[in-house]
Amino acid sequence: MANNQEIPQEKGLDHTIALLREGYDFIHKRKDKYNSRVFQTRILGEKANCLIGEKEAELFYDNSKFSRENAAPSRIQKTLFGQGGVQGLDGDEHHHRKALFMSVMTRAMLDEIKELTEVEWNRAITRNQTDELIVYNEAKHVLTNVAMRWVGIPKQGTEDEWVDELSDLFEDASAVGPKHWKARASRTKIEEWLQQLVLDVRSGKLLIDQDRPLYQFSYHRDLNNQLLAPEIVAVELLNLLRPIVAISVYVDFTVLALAQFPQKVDILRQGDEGDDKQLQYFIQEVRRFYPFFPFTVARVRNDFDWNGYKFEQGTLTLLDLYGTNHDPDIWEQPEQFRPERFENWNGSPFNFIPQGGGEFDIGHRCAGEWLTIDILKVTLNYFVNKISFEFPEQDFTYSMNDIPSLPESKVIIKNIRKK
Ligand code: HEM
Ligand code: MYR
Repeated sequence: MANNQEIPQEKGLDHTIALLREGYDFIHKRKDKYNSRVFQTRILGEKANCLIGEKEAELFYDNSKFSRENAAPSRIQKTLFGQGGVQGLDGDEHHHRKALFMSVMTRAMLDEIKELTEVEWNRAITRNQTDELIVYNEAKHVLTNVAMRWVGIPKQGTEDEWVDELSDLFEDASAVGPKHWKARASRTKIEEWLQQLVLDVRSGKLLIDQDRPLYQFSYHRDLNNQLLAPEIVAVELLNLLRPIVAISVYVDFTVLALAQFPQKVDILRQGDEGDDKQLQYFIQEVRRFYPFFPFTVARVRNDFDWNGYKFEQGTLTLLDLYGTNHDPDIWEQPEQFRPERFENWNGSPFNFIPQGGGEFDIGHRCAGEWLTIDILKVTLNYFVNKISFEFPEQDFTYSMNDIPSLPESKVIIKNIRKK
């Protein structure tokens, strides 16, 4: 292919409204329209490349070609990510900060969070045995408790406050108007609490086990051997707490899958502990099939040519995570829910990317992916093998343009009994 070909461009001044209207379908629809896995649109008043597919994901995760500084829109930083955190770092600074996150993802720490998850579900279900229960709402309580205990946050304020404020950060991440402002206020409030805890740990006022992420993060030193500013530690602690609570979205879709695909459930009913492989395939398919994190963003580091297209320095670039997970060139019959497809999955870091792709340590792939899978496996096993319940009549539909999306009914279960 000749060099310097123009990337196909969508006509018009700005397509932010179309992106909000079409949500998870925005990029893959245009891939079909322009018959190209690379095209250019305009988002929030600037040029934006869109990429979708396996080779395109490999390109996106090439650190020599893309950077993260100033990539996420500032309104998303003020709600979802926070400012000064690992998501916006590059090079050695990123590598060093990311190592801090990966250092708390040891097998022992993951085993501990699995245990906490089962304990908290047991507590929640014991409380609710005879009632109807909204799975999403309960999951947020369960996972807020899990997150706070695992990170080492002492109780302060009410449980409801923590649940609501941590949820605001991801539920309203892409909202405009009052919900956006509420999410910003929640971030300010929790960051202030966390900053004070960091100061208390450092002054010795709060004594805390050295294994806890609160301790590890409070004493982390940067490349210049300096402790991080308490403001930054707070942002990074929120990069643990918030997404653990956000796993509630996947929990809801996991229980939805039990209702929508009952023929895929029997194979999970194997003994008290379930069959680990089958639980894993089911969870992988939930993460592939249902919409959650739509796309991720970076900027072109320096001009380069790829596959005949010219990429210009500084251009915002979106990688379609949802679309790549539904790409018919990668997945046979992508619109079918088939956990067994993961028996033969080749394990590529670029073709199955619900939580980003590439490498954990030197790339921006989600630091919490193993933790997410472990929490979901424990939860799935609990719902399938440790309790019985029924689904009352309800609305299982979910939108493709609410970001993040959730089943309308948030999934209600009734007649819950421990087995
Ligand atoms: C990054 C999704 C859970 C911590 C990311 C990225 C995505 C993602 C798409 C960005 C990848 C990229 O830009 O290349 C999700 C989803 C989750 C989840 C859908 C389900 C709830 C978690 C959990 C944790 C976590 C449980 C930690 C306990 C992080 C961190 C980053 C990240 C620290 C930044 C990594 C970096 O910039 O190097 N996640 N995540 N996430 N995630 Fe998650
Ligand atoms: C997390 O809390 O980090 C994980 C789950 C949050 C999902 C929220 C989805 C909103 C994403 C908006 C687009 C981001 C563009 C950079």
